[in-house]
Amino acid sequence: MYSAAAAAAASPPRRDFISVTLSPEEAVGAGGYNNSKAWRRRSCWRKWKQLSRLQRSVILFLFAFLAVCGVISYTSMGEPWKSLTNKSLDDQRTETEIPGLKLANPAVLPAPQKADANLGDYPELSPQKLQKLPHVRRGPSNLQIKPPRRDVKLKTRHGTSRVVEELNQADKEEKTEKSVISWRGAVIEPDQSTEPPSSKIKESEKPSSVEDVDQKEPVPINERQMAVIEAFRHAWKGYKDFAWGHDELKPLSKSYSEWFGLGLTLIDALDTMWILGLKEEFEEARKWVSNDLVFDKNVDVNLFESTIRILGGLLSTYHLSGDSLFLEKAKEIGNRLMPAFKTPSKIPYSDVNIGRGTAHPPRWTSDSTVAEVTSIQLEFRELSRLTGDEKFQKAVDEVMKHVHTLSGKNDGLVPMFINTNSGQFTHLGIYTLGARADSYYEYLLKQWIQGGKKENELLEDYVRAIEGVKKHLLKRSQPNKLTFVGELAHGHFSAKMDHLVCFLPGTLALGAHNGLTADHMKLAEALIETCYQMYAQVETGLSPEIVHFNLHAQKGHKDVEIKPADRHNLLRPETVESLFYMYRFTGDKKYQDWGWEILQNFNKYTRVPTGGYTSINNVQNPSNPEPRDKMESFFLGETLKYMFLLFSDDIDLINLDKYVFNTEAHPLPIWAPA
Ligand code: DMJ
Repeated sequence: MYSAAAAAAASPPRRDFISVTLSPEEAVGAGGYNNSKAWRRRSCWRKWKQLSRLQRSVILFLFAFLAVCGVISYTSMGEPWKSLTNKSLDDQRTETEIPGLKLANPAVLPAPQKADANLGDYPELSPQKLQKLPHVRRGPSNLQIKPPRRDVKLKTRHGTSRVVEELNQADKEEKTEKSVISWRGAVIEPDQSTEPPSSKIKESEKPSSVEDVDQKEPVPINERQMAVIEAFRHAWKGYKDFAWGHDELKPLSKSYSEWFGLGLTLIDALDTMWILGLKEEFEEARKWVSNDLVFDKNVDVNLFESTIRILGGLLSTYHLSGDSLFLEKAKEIGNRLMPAFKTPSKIPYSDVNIGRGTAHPPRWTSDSTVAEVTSIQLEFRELSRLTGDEKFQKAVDEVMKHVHTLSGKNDGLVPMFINTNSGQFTHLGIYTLGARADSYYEYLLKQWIQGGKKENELLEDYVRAIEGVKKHLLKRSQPNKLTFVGELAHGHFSAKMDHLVCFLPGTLALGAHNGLTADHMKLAEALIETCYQMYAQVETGLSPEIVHFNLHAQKGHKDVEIKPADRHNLLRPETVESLFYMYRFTGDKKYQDWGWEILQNFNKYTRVPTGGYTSINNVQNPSNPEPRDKMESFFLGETLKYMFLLFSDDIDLINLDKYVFNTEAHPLPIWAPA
């Protein structure tokens, strides 16, 4: 083993090298291992003395050199290290704190000057404003409602993408929050936009429910409303158990039927669930819409039916819930329906293949139904307003303008068919307010209301048509002198009235409420009495599909006659719809009582014990009403919704100065206040 001591003894005294090695022998010495401090000090000193002068100088120099290096490197490396430490803390804060909290809860904001400066740069994004973004939206408290994307399109000069990210992050965080939110439709304020789509799109993309916070105590639900909720739950149970995701429930055979294969009942019922406060059901249905509602299907759908039920249902649910999922779906179906308008006359075809993007009239004709082509406007106009894409509104406005100019009307009354090639009315001379024409009249008034009562042509056509009804179609029955709306065929009056016509009292009342003459209200009162009698005079207390009124008094005859082919009841809404309007505008409790009778009779004759309600074949036979084994989607979309609203004393539960119902009972915002 080579040691310093041995080297020193064997070599000449002047050495050019240094070797410092600790040998165990030396360390331990003869006495073995001795670790005492005194011995170590002595031993080190002895060693030091044994070193040559040169060796000692070199060692001292080395120590001094290392000491100087140490001091220098400490001062030069300290700063970066310090800043690195601080930076990583900042980073942590940025990642874990800023996105949600900066927007939703300034109290826990980190206070980086940078962040404040950014907000200051963009007044639109001041903390107060940001809190107003739809993070706190009305709706079921545990629904994970995502604010509409357009909120992130707030104008920024150069910070857009960062803001977008932050808002997105805030969205995500919001999803985990349990907020205290009123669930009820009663408190929802629609967006009062004042301008048509072209100039107001981004701002008006706001759903109706976004801005306002509950101002007043919620009105408690009464017993009759509870009964409606119970009825809805029973209907929903059947649908859920046997028809989930399909178009209609067949409650007796415990199966389903498909019409378009688009979950029609589920979509039609969404906003009803929202209004009734059925949180769990809504959530479950929302999941289906999110995961399973697919429009890319090779399927023919009817333009009118899919517009009023699907597009209308999605738009109103978007407005009530503020959930952008429904707007996205509405946009998609809206786009897929557009090929219907590619016709020589621009009067749309009745059918569209939403997967292929093709459209066609029914196989036997190139005609479309007048009510169908003129009752899609509320929905497409609203879609334009929300998306900023004018094509939807343009297409449907063109239809209205064209129909406005057409000849073949009779004092404002329109025929039932219109040709998609020529754009002219066909089958002239037949006038009805029932099937194939009904909602033309309804949508004249409602478009005028939706657009802020500015579109005079619509109002003119409506008022003229009501005059036409009075002149040509109104008569009184015997023995009770019920005022009813009949039909005209080539100059011959028929005392036939569809149950569908019972939308008219409600529409007339709505017109009177919006400033039309008092005789509209008078007529509404007379007609709703008639519609009620169409139930009350029948053995089951349920109206048939069509009645004929007696014009001449005959002993033992009632006002209402029913033909065997017409004695079915499809759970239709029109009478309860009108009862709702009448009660809203008059406060007369008899309308609620009439509606209550009707609900009880639905429960008595159409309720299927295992879940669901069924249409029936014979309203005249209480012992066997002959169930038809089908629950129409409008029973949930319309009938039960209108019942619930009828029994409510809260005028803000879908306020009629803020919302206008489409013909499938889906409320859409009125664009401007009167
Ligand atoms: C619904 O689809 C709509 O109310 C439409 O306007 C007429 N028919 C049914 C209800 O009866």
